[in-house]
Amino acid sequence: MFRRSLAILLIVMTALFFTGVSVLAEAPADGPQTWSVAVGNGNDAAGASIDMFFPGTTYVHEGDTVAFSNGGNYPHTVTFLGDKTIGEVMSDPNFNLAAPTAPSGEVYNGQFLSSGFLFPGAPGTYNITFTNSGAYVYLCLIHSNMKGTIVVLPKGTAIPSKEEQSATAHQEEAVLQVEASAEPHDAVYTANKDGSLTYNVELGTPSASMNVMRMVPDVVVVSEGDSVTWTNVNPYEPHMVTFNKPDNVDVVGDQGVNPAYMGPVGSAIFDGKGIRHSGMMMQNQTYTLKFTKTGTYVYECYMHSFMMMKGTVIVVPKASVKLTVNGKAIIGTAAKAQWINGNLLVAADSFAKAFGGKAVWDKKARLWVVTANGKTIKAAAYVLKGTPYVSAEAVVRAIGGSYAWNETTRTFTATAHKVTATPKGSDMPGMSHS
Ligand SMILES: [Cu+2]
Repeated sequence: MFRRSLAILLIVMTALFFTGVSVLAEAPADGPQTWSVAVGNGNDAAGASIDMFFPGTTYVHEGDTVAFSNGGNYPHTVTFLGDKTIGEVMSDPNFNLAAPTAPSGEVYNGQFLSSGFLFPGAPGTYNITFTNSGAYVYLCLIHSNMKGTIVVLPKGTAIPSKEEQSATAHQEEAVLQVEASAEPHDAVYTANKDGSLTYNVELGTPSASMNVMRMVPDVVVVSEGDSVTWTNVNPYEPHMVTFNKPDNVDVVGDQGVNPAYMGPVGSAIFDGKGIRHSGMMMQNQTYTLKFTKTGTYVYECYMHSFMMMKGTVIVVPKASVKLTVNGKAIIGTAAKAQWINGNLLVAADSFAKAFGGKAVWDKKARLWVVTANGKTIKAAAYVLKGTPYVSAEAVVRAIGGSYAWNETTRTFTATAHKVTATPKGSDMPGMSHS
């Protein structure tokens, strides 16, 4: 018994060391306590299901109860495997993943115990009472990376207080929330032999702790003849890419994925017509489509419709200029972007709008008055076929931003830098041709 206690103590000391809990509270007064564990977390804005238990390690005394409740936006289970393996459990025809093997309030003694589905927002908690000292690992049978530990210690042993364990849980959640809301990156591309480009769009993120139900990036602008390759980068969550799903078809229904849509449907070339479907994609599986016709095409992962997992491919004519403003693709053709004598000219109003601003034509001065990024500037007009344009570079510089031109993708990327002071009506004489 002594050796076992020592081993447990070592585990606890190590765990405390690594979780940074330094202050040990006195053991609480007599009487069993109830400790809370959040099963999962979510970030709807980022389309993320954070699939972890919070805190990862819970310290309790013999006789205490742990109350599990879903803190996220996705169903999970709390499962103690006992002497079984996941394979044994999942292949047992009598086992129902969705149903509890014992009602809430069960006493845990090392047996196989599973909560069934704990749904987000479901009332009440799933409670388990621990009577024997030990370190018990549990997991979610839906997300097998999702693991937690309950460390049960004899009464009177010092363990972190409720406040401390709750603080640890919030800290662990905060770290993953930051990861969930990380800025998406631009599409990486590779050049093909025929001069076209293939853009890579990721389905989800590579994190083993969360499932971000987003296409990264969610908007990609390509030229006619370019391709897009989607790769599922998440280690555990399947995804799909579907264009033009017929209204009378359920790709994913109540019974799961429609068997007719487990594999790809449609050819690898897309002219905007007919269904194109990737089939179910697991980690590192890819799906490629070549886009041959100008247009704006919205696609969806029907496995995650409830999290609005949608993306857009904008196909522009071969030679046209693409514009990315403050990280968002705006349609270059709408902004009438074109290179004239080494100057990228754009329609002032749609360019200003992309920065969240506006442009007003000063007829008398024959200048554009652009208000964007907290500044109002006057921009020289370049008249093409009777329409006054502005220089994209000059506007970006004047409102306080930076820009870059990518000759390969023919993309002008402009980013406005946050301004601290907002000078009103600052005249930019250098920009005026008058
Ligand atoms: Cu998905």
